[in-house]
Amino acid sequence: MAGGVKYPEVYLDMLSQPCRALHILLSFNKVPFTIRTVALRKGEQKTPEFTSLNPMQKVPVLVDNGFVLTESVAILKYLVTKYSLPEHWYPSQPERRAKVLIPRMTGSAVDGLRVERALAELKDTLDMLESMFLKRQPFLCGDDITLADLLAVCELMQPLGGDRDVLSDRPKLQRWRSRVQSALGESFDDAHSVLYKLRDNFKSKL
Ligand SMILES: N[C@@H](CCC(=O)N[C@@H](CS)C(=O)NCC(=O)O)C(=O)O
Repeated sequence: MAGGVKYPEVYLDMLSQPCRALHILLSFNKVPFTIRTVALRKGEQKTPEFTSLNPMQKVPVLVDNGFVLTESVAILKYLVTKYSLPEHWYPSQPERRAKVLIPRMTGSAVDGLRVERALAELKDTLDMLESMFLKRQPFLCGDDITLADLLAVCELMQPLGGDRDVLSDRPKLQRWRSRVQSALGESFDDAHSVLYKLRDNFKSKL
């Protein structure tokens, strides 16, 4: 593509939740892009080259024709506008738009003594998703899939790498996840294939 339009480059690790959300948004909407893998387990986010792109040393990062953007939510919103993606991802009507990123979950990794507290918080969050956001509507913000569903589903899939399904006793949320999954088709499984492999390895070692 010498001299031509360059595809947006995305720096990501498919074991990261926001990276998978970004990958799904691009692949589902058929926006051509170039993947630059940053293997977090190898500490590649700490290299001088990557640090000069993102001093916070976090993925994802987007580079679009020289424009560098960090923070997954900012990247997702930018892409919806830049590539005129379908309105439902991030509605332009202010009240509907304002609702989209409220259900975003933070879901950072937990261990040891923090597990119990984290599980209690997770329970509260899942209760809230069921009783507030999915009470009378199929997706978190209404009748159609938005960035909020994308971010939330990638967060909730994460423990699957350790063969834990946090929705196993939550039929309502399971139905939502299936709805999101079928709305996204192949791009969902594509983005999660590394996580599925991790789960299979984990199971085979039990
Ligand atoms: N607020 C940031 C968080 C990004 C983030 O925490 N990325 C993690 C992976 S999910 C990361 O790059 N971790 C590497 C590190 O902390 O060394 C965003 O949403 O983009």
